[in-house]
Amino acid sequence: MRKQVALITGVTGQDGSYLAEFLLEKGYEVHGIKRRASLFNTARVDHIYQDPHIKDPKFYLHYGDLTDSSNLTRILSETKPTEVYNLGAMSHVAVSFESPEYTADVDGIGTLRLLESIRFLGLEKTTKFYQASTSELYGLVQEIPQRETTPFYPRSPYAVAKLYAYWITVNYREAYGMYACNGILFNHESPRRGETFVTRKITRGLSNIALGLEQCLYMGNVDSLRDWGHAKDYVRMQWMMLQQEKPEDFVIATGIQYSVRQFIDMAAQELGISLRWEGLGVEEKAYVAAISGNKAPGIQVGQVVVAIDPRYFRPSEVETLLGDPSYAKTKLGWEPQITLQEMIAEMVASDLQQAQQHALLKNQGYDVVVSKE
Ligand code: NDP
Ligand code: GDR
Repeated sequence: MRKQVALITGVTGQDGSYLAEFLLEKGYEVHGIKRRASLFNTARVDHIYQDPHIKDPKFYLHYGDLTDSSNLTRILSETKPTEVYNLGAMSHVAVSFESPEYTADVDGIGTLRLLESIRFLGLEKTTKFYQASTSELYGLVQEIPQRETTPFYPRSPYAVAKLYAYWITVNYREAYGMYACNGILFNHESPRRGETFVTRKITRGLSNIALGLEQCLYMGNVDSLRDWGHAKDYVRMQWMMLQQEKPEDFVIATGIQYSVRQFIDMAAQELGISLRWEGLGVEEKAYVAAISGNKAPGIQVGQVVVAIDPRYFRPSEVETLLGDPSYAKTKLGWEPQITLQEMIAEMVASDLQQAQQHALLKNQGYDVVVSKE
């Protein structure tokens, strides 16, 4: 049998790191593209890093960028992957309003660059291609729940760029017979989630507040509704999509929806904090109503721990997303295994541990600065 070789763009990101772990466990040789940065940016994959001096390493990192065609072509030509997972992207919806042109270049044209390099090298019949598509394509929702046939209505430069990537992937499948498919993934989170996405901002912020390292969490639209799953469950599905006879596009979701406000309440409960919400719109605040256990020694009953800051509202919002994963369930036998409650417990435990380390240093008289945005 031919050696299984995967190339992952975005390997240093949340999904890339879980997918690399998953594929290494399956016996793949895994290549990942990392960007040059002025600081180390490989924290999420350091634990699977293999010294290139050892005999027969299975995990390789290459410098590269989705804006650089010749670089992508060279890496593809050197590694000749059997599977390419295009997870690299400027993935923050709010930031895409600030950097729309860059987002289009990386998320939209970057996908074309990869597909075209595969074709240029004559790999289109031997290399399978996975595109990280998104529930953001549904944007201003036309049908509830959203499934593979629901019309798209993107609401941000990020989503519009991803719409191009979605269709160019379909086009290369139809035009050149490539095994190329889109996973239309709804939000998925984990302790490795970037700190400025809403779930991690909440679990990290509340953990810091619980230990007195921060005072208050400033939020945007807390009425926004999302279908949140766990990244580990979702990367398994990315691989499954490339193991079928025929390439197809799939919605991956849990089919359960919560508001940002409910997520805040659940994360607070995990820390033994009960919240009381008061006010409306930008006047809205959440106070500590009661504290149980000893996970939150740094706060008091009555303290305002959540307030609304209009800075975090988006020029156009995606108010509600709820996926229907039945096709993935029927066709691939995929079901998410980790519940939202379990995921929140895992995220809070991890962020609380980090906060405890910071608090310990602070109590010993060291300067501790907690990064915020
Ligand atoms: P992350 O933001 O955690 O990771 C994005 C990755 O892309 C990072 O490795 C980043 O590198 C890399 N990257 C950014 N810009 C470039 C570039 N110009 N060239 C090459 N690589 C680049 O995202 P996730 O892991 O959460 O998501 C993975 C993919 O799935 C993304 O495409 C995202 O848009 C999509 N998606 C995510 C969902 C989610 O809920 N997580 C849902 C649906 C789709 P660096 O580490 O240097 O910043
Ligand atoms: P999203 O994720 O935009 O859905 O994109 P994010 O976690 O950023 O926002 C989810 C919802 O929460 C609301 N919100 C806030 N969001 C952030 N980041 N910060 C806040 O303070 C805040 N307050 C309220 C947002 O307005 C939004 O409604 C993610 C990314 O991973 C994309 O790459 C991916 O394609 C989609 O999920 C599916």
